Amino acid sequence: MQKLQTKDPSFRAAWERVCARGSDEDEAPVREAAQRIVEDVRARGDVALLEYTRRFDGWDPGTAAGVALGPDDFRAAFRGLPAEGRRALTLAAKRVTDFHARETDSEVKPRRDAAGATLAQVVRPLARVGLYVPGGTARYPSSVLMTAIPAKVAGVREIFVCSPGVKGTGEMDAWTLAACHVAGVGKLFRVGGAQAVAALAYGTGTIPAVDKICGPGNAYVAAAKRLVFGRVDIDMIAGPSEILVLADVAADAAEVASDLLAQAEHDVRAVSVLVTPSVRLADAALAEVERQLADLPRREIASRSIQERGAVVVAADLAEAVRLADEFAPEHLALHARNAARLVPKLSRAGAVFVGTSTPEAVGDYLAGPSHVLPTAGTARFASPLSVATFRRRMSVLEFTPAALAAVAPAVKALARAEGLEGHWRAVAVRVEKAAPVRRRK
Ligand code: HSO
Ligand code: ZN
Repeated sequence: MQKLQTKDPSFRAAWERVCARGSDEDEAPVREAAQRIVEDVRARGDVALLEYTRRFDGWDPGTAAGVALGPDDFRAAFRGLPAEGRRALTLAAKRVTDFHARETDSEVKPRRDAAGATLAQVVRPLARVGLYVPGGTARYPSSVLMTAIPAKVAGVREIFVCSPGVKGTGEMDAWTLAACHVAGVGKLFRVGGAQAVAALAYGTGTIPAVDKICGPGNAYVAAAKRLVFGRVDIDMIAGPSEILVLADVAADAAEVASDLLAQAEHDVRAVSVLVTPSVRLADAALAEVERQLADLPRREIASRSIQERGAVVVAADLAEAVRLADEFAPEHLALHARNAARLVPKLSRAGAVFVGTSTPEAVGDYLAGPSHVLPTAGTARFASPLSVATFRRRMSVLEFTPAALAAVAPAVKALARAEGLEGHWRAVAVRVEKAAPVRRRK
């Protein structure tokens, strides 16, 4: 874990590299591979899907229909979980539903203006969405809840999940299926990678084409989402998971280290950063990271992430630490400081802020309520958490009375003529003249 001090002359350059989070790595090979797969699935549909599933996931679904699981499978998996597991999923689903149900629509209520035009904007759910749930070294039933429930609350009728089966067998773990049950997923397709994204974008015999593809995935999934954007909408381009812990001298080094490691264990490419004005806390946290790594089951992944991508920054004071946190624009920002809530007004660029030491980021991953699908890689500068709004679109509604149209007609005429679009003016004129035929003879 590299240690930086803001007072060092070389700090700026090193910090910019930390903020870049590997975006300087060569992505061309991944992009090219994803493009070949996307084009192939687009052209050959299920046949290509089966081939890639055999090649990359190491199992043979037999026929394309063999990748699909439905509500009966979901229910059976849910029933097969221990009572404690059913309770945990049910609690998480309830909390996530309750939070998202509080999200308000930004409809523009109809209003008649002085001219007599009634203008409004209504909100409509998307019809069909595809949710990608990663497989790989960990399973993510929580990601089913954190994507499907906001879609459900938004009113989406058809919710499909794609997630790769276990390598070699194609099995899908019971918790993921049970999560589909509590979240009301329509179907789960055991396909992953760029091929899953392509199938959801273009449709195959088995997998329906959707309107929007959401959810996190590996580099191939991200590259494929970029490629199909425009054909479908996407939520965001998700990079590896990350956390920035902002800690003052009063912070508990063991708690700080535990938050850094909870992120690092996701992926060797995960990024964990500590920013603090306290040298003492920085050193204590570094020692704690080493100590806690020793018996962490996923220590190989976590220690590589910490070593290769982790950083500890010692700032001059808390105000500077806050500025650095906002500049980094982390997916998760954990505030380990006295009166942590008072820092929130100073912050605007993070996916989610975890206020105070009783709010570990892990509670947000599973059941706090807001979706854990958050902007990564500094995109919190402009992007927002996945939410109900992710699954809705807005539609403008315009209604003029004859008098209202007549009132604005001269201005439309001037603008249409300025653009050289006489047909536009005539489309107005034919109505205005019908309403006032007498003026026609002039
Ligand atoms: N921290 C991850 C989400 C997750 N953690 C799922 C555990 N399960 C990215 O936000
Ligand atoms: Zn996590």
